[in-house]
Amino acid sequence: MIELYYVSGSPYSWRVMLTAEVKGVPYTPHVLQLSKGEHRSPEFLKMNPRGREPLLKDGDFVVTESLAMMIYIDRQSDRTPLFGTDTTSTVRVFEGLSQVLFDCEKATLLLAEPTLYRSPNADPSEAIRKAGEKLRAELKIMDERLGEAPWLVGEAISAADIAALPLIMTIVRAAGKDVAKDLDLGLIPLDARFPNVAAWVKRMEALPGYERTVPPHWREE
Ligand SMILES: N[C@@H](CCC(=O)N[C@@H](CS)C(=O)NCC(=O)O)C(=O)O
Repeated sequence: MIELYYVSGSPYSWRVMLTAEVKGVPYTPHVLQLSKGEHRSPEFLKMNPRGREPLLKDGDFVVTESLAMMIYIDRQSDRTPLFGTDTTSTVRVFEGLSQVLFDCEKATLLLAEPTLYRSPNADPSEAIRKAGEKLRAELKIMDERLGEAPWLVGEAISAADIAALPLIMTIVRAAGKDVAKDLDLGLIPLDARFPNVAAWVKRMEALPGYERTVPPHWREE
């Protein structure tokens, strides 16, 4: 049985859980509290000296990067291949995935850091505006792509969609925080600004098991 050590609200953890749900691969989740330093315990550091989550453990087999975990889970079942089925489709998935990981993810972190991850002690408006500008450009590209096809890499759901969804949800959440919501970032409401992305989010939310992947502390709010 796969065990998954995760942190509530981590987009990296979320994408691994969503992969398991879409593939129908069972896993046991173990939530870690960063505030209690649970990712710095000697047992955890032995498995990942960087002290980062998510972390997947299947017997003695330990995996420490979310993308690698997604591939591991994908290979556990034939249902819904997420990394392509031939050379061309695999190349397209990695092309889409690279854009998600290197462009969208970077820009999302620029917004998440001053809004969600740090208590701002100086005025973070400038950093938030800059992040908003980058994200508008990213979301425009995504919106155009999703106007032409239902999924980021064409006609079938892929790892690119699964890696992107938690980032988009993080952007929406961050843009609605007090420190950001009056800055007119042009990111939300998603259905008015980026209707194709909003429709894609609805398709993702309709995936079986999706609800189980929503960060627990988001559900409680
Ligand atoms: N490249 C890693 C990134 C993982 C990551 O940055 N996790 C953060 C939480 S969202 C973490 O563990 N932070 C705690 C720390 O770095 O001390 C992946 O894709 O799995």
